[in-house]
Amino acid sequence: MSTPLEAWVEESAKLTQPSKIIWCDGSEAENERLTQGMLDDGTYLELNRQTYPHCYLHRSSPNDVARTESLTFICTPKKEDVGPTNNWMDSVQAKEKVRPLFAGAMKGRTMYVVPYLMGPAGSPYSRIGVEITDSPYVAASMRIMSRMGKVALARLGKSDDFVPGLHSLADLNPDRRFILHFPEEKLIWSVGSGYGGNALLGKKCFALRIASWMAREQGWMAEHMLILGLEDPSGKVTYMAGAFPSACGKTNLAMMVSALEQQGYRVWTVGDDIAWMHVASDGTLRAINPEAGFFGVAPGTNGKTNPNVMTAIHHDTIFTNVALTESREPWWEGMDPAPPARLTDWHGNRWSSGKTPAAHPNSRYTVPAQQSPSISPRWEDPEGLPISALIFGGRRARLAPLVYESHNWQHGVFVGATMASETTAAATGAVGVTRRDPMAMLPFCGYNMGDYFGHWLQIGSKLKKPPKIFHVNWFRRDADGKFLWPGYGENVRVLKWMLDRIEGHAGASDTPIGCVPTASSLTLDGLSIGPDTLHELLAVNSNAWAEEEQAVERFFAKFGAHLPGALRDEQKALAARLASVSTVSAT
Ligand code: O2Y
Ligand code: MN
Repeated sequence: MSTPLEAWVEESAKLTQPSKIIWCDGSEAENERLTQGMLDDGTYLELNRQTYPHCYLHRSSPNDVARTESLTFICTPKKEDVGPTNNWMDSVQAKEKVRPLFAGAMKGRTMYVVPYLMGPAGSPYSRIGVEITDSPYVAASMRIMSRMGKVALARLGKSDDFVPGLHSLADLNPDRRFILHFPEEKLIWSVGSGYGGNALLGKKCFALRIASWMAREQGWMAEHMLILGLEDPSGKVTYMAGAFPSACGKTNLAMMVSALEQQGYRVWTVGDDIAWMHVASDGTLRAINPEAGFFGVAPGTNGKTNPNVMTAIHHDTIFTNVALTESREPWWEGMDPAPPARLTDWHGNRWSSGKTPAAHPNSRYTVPAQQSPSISPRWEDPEGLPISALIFGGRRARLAPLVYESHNWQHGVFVGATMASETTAAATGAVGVTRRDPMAMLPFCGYNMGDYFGHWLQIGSKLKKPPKIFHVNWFRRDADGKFLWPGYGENVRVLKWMLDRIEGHAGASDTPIGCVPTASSLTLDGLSIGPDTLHELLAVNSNAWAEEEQAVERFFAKFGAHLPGALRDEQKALAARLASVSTVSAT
């Protein structure tokens, strides 16, 4: 009798017809074989053995360089199941449409069966996935991003409790590219892409879209959040989780070298992208990082924005679509003030400066989390870490103050549900367009977002001491368009204010949007921020917020009867608070 896993592998092989099947065990020897194969066939280029040992460059197909939201679908019987913010396909029709693309797709290729664990080995909160793929690059990347191989197979045994994900590069034609999720079956199908979130199925497909559905069924949370620990001078560490849309510096915040290290405040990294959170028996919210690595965007990363990751990526790292220097080192825009003399661009051509970027704007490093000097000694705690603060962030040039605290959990859910960010050119091609991205989950929530807001409210009702919920905006600008806040390591000063609020000894002014720091409650010593700048950073303009409240009303209308009444009440309460004040200044 075959096990459920063996049966699914057999069925998949019958459909895709590979010439060979390899069951990945996650061993060093296996990784060496995979690496050698990719060096032999040109999938990998070896980087400088002295300065970047065991590091490789992979160049993806130029038409396959990012997640493709327009080709990503949640497949269920009813469109209403997935709501107004997801692409939907009927589950039966989706299979009829996409099965033919898998038929014979692995002919002449090796099929890799990649069992993996999302979450630390031994954690009751970890879950098992198995990815079938014809890409050795995907198999090698999954080895970094998850606990892959024997450890997962041993935990699975003969059980059927795993999330199957069938992946094939097929012909890499964007017209035949689909990323499909069948949440009722906990099944993923991905065809026609070998890149990142489309192909490393443990990440966005499983750990967010499928897991958010599982979490609703099972009473936990799967969130697009970093997890960090803030150590205070006494050595006590307070854990915080934070959701930020892309291009808001999430990885850099998670891995920050604190500007207040001399004063005893240090930041520890637990995760940079995804948090699975559970209500523990003591009524606290505890988080694990389901991933084992960082798949970070390279451009803009340097010794100032993220010194920890710059250290981490000097060995055992896969680089994708970055440029190459003459001495076979990786390079990207924003790494150094000026590009080195001779560069090969991400296509493999000699680069001439000024026209197009040498590295693709979405080029990446894939690095084991434990290589970061900032990794928390408790990052693999099987019970998860107690979360005292949840942080929502956005990029708002004029509207949101540097930081504010919500009045309570329900108000905090409203703050998360109304999160928005102004786009940068790198993200969409359009600059300054406000995109609403509730809890940074817009592309990742596997079901109707109205119901997702309801799930957040329900979790809150189970927490004995809910985390405080904050909103931050590092990107406020002055009238000349200059950033008001220095950012990077200085962001620890805002985390410290949150910590002081948690411990009950930081001042705040109550405003219609929430509690904003008093000028004296922020630790700003050593910074040259004048009183006028601070006033601008913390100001709450009620006219601008009244416009925002109207935009929120229009956004909420999309969810119809799925929008929880409590959020509608929060919106009305905000309108009433704003109406009762003239233009407000918090300081
Ligand atoms: O473009 C991709 O495939 C990567 S997207 C990504 C990668 C790491 C962490 N977060 C994201 C994201 O889009 O949120
Ligand atoms: Mn992400």
